[in-house]
Amino acid sequence: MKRLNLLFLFLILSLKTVAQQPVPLILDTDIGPDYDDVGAMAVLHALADRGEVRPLAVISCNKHELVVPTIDVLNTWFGRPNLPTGAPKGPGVTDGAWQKWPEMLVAKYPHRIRSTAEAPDAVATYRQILARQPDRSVTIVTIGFLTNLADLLESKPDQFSKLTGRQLVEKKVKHLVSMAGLFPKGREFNVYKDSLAAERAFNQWPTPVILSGFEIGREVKTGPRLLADATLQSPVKDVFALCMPKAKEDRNGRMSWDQTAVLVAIRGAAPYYTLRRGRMTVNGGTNGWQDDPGGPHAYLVEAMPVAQVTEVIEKLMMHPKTAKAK
Ligand SMILES: [Ca+2]
Repeated sequence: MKRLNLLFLFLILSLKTVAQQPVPLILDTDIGPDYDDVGAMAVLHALADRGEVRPLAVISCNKHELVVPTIDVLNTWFGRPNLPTGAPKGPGVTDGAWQKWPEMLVAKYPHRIRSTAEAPDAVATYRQILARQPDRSVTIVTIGFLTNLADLLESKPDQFSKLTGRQLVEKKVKHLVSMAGLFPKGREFNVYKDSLAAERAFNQWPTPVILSGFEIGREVKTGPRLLADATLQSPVKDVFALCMPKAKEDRNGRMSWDQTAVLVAIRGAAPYYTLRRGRMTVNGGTNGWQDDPGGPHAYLVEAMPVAQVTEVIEKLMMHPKTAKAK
């Protein structure tokens, strides 16, 4: 009887796996100032190889010249060199990495895009992709500034869609997951670096928003397992090997803000986190919070022990290059 129950359980679980479609997802990253974005892109590609996510684009919200080349290095390494990209063409943040790891990556690894300026307009890339996707299907995850999303919301009808940006997002985007803010209140990098964009994006976003606050990723320190794997060769490992020894606070691993947002965007908050519903307010780069069971936003609250979440994320970051990646 027990065995029968187990078999049914396996059947149900396997059916569930077959029925689950990969999450269509756009990643928006500032990859440069901090190297957690590198870990986050590794998580994206690892879960794509497992069939859990279908990446539609990796877009830059940072105008620094090495950002799109860095995205290209990682997409190429993981076997997806043709993923669409884009970068802000109007005002935006230009910010590089003090440890010079993007310089190391573009010197060592193959890529085709030589400068962020060569990439198409981020808003055009968003509009072109969203217009072609089924309604309410797309997950957007931001692990940088909200520059592109604010511009997207305020974009006008064009050759890709007769809808305004806000209408297009409302029709096509299931939800937005953002590494942004500090809860219940505080001042966090992705919000204050382009605070006007953060205000415009979060105040107007028409579908649910899940926020991974500073306090979530701060506790998740990844890197030591990655460096201890002597057989692994990857640009992700190279970046952590270069950067971790350069800062005292990274000695036990780098804080992993962006990886938490990508993990939740693909797998959902449970079992890692629970959600607290309400509304984030942004004013002059500082955020506040109002609890509201019917609010448009929710922030993550720890559920699984941090050590377990850390292991899940770090193992995904150790994903090897796959021979048959698309
Ligand atoms: Ca980031």
